[in-house]
Amino acid sequence: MTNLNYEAGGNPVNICYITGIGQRRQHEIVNQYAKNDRRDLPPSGIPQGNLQTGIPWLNLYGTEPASLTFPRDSADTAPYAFYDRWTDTFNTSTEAVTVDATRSLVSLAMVAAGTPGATQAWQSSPATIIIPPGDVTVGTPVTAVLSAPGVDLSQARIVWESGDVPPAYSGTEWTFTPASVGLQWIEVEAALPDGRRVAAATSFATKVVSGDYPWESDSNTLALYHFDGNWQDSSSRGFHLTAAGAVTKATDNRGWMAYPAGGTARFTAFGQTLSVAIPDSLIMPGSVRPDLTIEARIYPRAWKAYGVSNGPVVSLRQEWDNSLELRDGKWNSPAAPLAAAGNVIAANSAAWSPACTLNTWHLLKLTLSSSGSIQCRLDGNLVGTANAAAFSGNRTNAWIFTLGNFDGDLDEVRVSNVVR
Ligand SMILES: [Ca+2]
Repeated sequence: MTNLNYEAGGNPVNICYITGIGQRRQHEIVNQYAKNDRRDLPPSGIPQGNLQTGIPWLNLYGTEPASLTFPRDSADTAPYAFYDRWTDTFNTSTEAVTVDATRSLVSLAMVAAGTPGATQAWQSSPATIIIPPGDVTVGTPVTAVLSAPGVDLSQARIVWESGDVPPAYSGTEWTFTPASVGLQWIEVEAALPDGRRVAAATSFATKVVSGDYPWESDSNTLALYHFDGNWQDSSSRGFHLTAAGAVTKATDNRGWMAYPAGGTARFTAFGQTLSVAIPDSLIMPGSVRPDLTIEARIYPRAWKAYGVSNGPVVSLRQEWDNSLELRDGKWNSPAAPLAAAGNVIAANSAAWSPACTLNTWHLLKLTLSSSGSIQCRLDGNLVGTANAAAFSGNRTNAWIFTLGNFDGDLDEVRVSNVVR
């Protein structure tokens, strides 16, 4: 039993050497699942080696962490005792291999089988997390409640975690402050004193602090898309979009809006697009380079063109020399889109990439003026500008308006025949 207590925290560093129990818990372990899942905390119940010579060499920091301990773990005189060494980091010398984990499980099961708890009836209970309805404003505290009917949680140790909010102990209620816009996850695990556990997970949506409003169609609107349950053009012109691939209608990520409502267009892969043909007569009837504005609410999760193919993300294009577009490239470096008109790039992917953080809403505005200025703006900030080359006046084929070829959501897309 002393050995078990040692593993559970009764040791010189007061750390529990089994994940998911105890008051001071290991966050980083050598475990492929834990390295790749969405949580900060590892799965519960994995044993850790309790002997380590010191802080290991780490790929990012090298020997620097080890040099921060005093006295040095490798000191010839008066180092810390061997049993006083511990770090919460990826340390292969503490990795529990399958044999270790199995032996731990078998020995613990044998001990547990000799306790009164072995004959205790246990009916599991469905647990749920209750979050106030509606979109939560980022930066504003919200309280989640764990509900597990029939289970006495008054003595339970309860751990909560959500998206970019670090895990925390709390009671059956947890007040936390979301920092990211979009669909968020939240999980809770309650450990009862006798070892039983209940766990729950759910999701909720967040919105920006100062939301915006949908546009109204006006005389300069060539096309307007709200994506509120359909791919219809809300201008009077009827340029309804056609989907290719599994583009879906989503209603769980509308946080750019002051009053989230309606829907968005959700893309997950290269090759998923919405598109429509717009006659040349409406865009560039003569040989004069047109005035154009393309605006879009864009929520990128990942760029998908790299190593796959070149492809338009938000694009109005007649030919290689007549276009205004955000397009992604097979070998763009960094792997992100660029903004261009015709064959002139206004913002390359090196300019675009740092300006466009993933997993939040941005307002994209691409403009082309008849005088030749191309501008790419994100959230009102200029990302890049250039002077357009001459457009070809000889072409009469339709321009193709295309959206997609990335992993992310689009909402409120407007094409106009003026510079807005
Ligand atoms: Ca919408």
